[in-house]
Amino acid sequence: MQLASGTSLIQPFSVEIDLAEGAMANPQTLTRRRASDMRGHYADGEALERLIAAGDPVHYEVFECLPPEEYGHIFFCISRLLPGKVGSEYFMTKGHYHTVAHTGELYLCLRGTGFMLMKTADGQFAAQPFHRGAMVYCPPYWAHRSVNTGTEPLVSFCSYNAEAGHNYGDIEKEGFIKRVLEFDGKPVIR
Ligand code: PAN
Ligand code: ZN
Repeated sequence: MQLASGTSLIQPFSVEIDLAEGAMANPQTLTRRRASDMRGHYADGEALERLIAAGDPVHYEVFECLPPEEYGHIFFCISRLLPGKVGSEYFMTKGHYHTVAHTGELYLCLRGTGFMLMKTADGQFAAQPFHRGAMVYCPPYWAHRSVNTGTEPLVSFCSYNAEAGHNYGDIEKEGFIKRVLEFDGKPVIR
C-alpha cells in the first residue's frame, strides 16, 4: 500500500456516545466554556457580568475525538450547549470560521431546539433550525454559531476535516450580523 505524503495510517477505532445525555465516553479532549469565557459576545454585557458573579455557569461542553490533524482524516465531536439567557439573548457558542476556510462541517442535532447561525466574510447571513434529526450542512467559508432557544441542552454531533482549525478572531471582530432574542416568550432573529 502506498501512503499519501502527510496522511498517517492509524488503527480503526470507535467511541461510545450517550445519545440521550449528549456526551461522549472517553473523549480525547473536553472543552468547557463558562459565562466568563463569553465576554464580548452578548449584546448585554452587564447581564453577562451578573451571571458570572452569580456562579459563572457552564455555557457549553465540546467532547472531541481527534485523529491526526492531517488531510484525509476526519475530526468529530459532540457539542452540548446548555439552556439559558443573557438578558434576553439565548445562550450560544462563540462561533468561528475554520482556519482553512475552504472546509465545511456537518452538524446532526440529537437533542433540543435552536438555530445554527452562519455568515460569510462578505456579509451573507443564514440561519437553519435545530431540532432532533435536523442535519445542518455548513459549507466552506461560512462562520457558524449554535444558539439554544429551548429548555433542555442542545446537543449536536459535528464532523469536519481534520486540518480545518478554528479561527475565532475574525468573527469576534465582525460579529454575526443577527442575534437570537426572546420576545413575548418566543425566539426572534434580528
Ligand atoms: C464545533 C464547535 C463547537 C463549539 O465543534 O467547535 O460547537 O463552538 P465554538 O468552537 O465556536 O466555541 C465546530 O464547529 N468545530 O469546527
Ligand atoms: Zn466548525
